[in-house]
Amino acid sequence: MRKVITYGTYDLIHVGHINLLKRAKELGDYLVVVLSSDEFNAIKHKTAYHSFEDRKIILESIKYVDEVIPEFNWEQKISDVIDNDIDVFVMGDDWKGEFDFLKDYCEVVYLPRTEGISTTKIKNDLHLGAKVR
Ligand code: C2G
Repeated sequence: MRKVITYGTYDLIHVGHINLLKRAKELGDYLVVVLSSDEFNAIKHKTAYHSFEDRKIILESIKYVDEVIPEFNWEQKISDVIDNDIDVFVMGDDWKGEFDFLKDYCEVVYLPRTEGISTTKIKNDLHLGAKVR
């Protein structure tokens, strides 16, 4: 079984996230998503609208996702890859090059981001009273 892993906050789930998860799953048979804890988000200077528990429930309902585990720090990726017998590490290409150190442990793939959508854009548009369809 070819196992794939990816990381993220996955707040306010949108098509950019779904496109990433879909393509990541297509690279193997089993997809592990390592989901940023609320505490780690603070380290990333990110605030999520949904709690870790709710973001986990939402991710687990997505058909491409097989397992969701917590991300507590920047340092856990090598042990995550080893402990979960991972074959492929996948991230959007806004991270291109940042995780190449994992090439000693698994394949590393950076996928093109989906243009025109982001959690930040959603928050800004709603704040500015964007016309909600
Ligand atoms: N993404 C994408 N297209 C978008 C928005 C996001 O392909 N329009 C991808 C990102 O590249 C990432 C994943 O969706 O691979 C999750 O995005 P975030 O939740 O923003 O993840 P991030 O905060 O970058 O967390 O240790 C790594 C970090 O946890 C990554």
